[in-house]
Amino acid sequence: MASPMTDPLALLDLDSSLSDTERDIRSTVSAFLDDRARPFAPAWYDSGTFPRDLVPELGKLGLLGMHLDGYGCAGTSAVEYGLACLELESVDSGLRSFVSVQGSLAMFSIWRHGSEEQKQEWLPRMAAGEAIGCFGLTEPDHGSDPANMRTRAVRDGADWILNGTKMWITNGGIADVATVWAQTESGIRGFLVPRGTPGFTTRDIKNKLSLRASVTSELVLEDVRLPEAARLPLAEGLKGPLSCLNEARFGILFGAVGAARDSLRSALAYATTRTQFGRPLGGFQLTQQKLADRALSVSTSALLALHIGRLKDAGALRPEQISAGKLHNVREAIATARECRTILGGSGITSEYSPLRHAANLESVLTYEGTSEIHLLTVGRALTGLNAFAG
Ligand code: TGC
Ligand code: FAD
Repeated sequence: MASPMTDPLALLDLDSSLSDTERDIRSTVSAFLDDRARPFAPAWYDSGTFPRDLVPELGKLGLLGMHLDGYGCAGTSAVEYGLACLELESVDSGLRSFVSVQGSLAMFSIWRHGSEEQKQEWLPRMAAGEAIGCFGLTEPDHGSDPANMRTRAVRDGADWILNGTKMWITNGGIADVATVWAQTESGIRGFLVPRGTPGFTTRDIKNKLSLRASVTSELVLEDVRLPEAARLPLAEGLKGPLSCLNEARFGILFGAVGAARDSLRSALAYATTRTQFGRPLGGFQLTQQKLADRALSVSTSALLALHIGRLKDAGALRPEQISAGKLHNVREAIATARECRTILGGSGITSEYSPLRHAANLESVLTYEGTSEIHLLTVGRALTGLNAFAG
């Protein structure tokens, strides 16, 4: 009898579509995570703790702002960054979230829209994991429709005064600097708010049932005074923050494959060792159907991610293609995690096995960076030319 596959992506030999460098980066990140993260992920989740001590190590490995050039960043390709996200999320979505927010939202907002002084001040330290960033777009009353945000920045002489509240902000409570988006009389603008600025406070959100190994916070701005030098000079209008979301959504569409692959790996190992009715669970046709369906889903999601990654590296990627990838891969990953949980029976409801933890995490992933409904409507708008968001 043949032995079971340990990597579901081997079914379609995904590795044959990768370059030597891509394979090397994937295995370096994977080996690091096996040693420093994977064994501890259930405990981080159980205790609701983000492993802050790991941040400098992530920096040392070049994972922070990985696909950005200069300022101490690794300057990898988009596919290489995506593959790192895949491996990170195979451990826990909270870890990939940290890397997404640090590199693709906080650092990218400075890298793309910031002044040279802002880049010099923040990017090298953020790349090294010596400073942490967060990205405040969502508000308590405006999530899917950030265009209507209430946070205001008003001129006072040479300075700006910011008032407002941001909600559900990853890394908020541990960030050294927050990119905060606010309405001004000339439209939406971005501001860098360092920790400790008078009037700026954060409060962590407790009792989360999802993304427990990640810090999620509220940011409160009460008459926060900032100099003009704190404004991101190149960000004008909603397309400023939306351009950053493209980067983070891209990492997610790879990351989701990792969570799904790990769920399937766990179910495969269980199905080939646990016996009922005198034979391994994997010997039953119904179990094989579940495993085969989910292996096809993980494989097609991986191929979709790779295709979108190649488009990005060619400079040809459009936002609706990112929406299609994020929607498809997160939707499929959550279905895979749930189905794999059923194969584990009662054991599957403990944190000893990863699928239910991944499924719970993926509830957040389905919601943040644009809900599945927002991405459906974005794809619908591209297909029909009709805008379902407008009134
Ligand atoms: P709309 O009129 O469509 O667009 C306004 C301007 O923005 C441009 N634009 C984009 N630019 C770059 N990338 C994109 N993806 C873009 N989409 C639109 C557009 O061309 C236009 O430019 P211009 O020059 O004409 O001004 O805007 P709308 O108000 O109708 O909204 C569109 C919609 C609904 C798609 C957008 O608001 C949206 O994406 N909503 C979802 C909000 C969201 O995703 N929030 C995420 C917050 S951050 C987060 O969740 C981090 S979690 C991270 C983690 O922990 O991993
Ligand atoms: P709402 O916008 O109120 O939506 C509620 C429901 O209504 C959803 O199902 C939505 O799809 C649906 N809906 C809304 N509009 C429409 C429509 N036009 N048609 C059909 N259905 C619609 N934000 C940040 O800025 N920075 C962060 O770092 C960050 N991190 C996050 C971390 C976590 C763990 C979570 C859960 C969220 C985070 N977010 C962050 C916020 C996230 O981006 C928002 O939760 C998301 O954009 C949805 O906004 P909302 O929660 O206000 O839901």
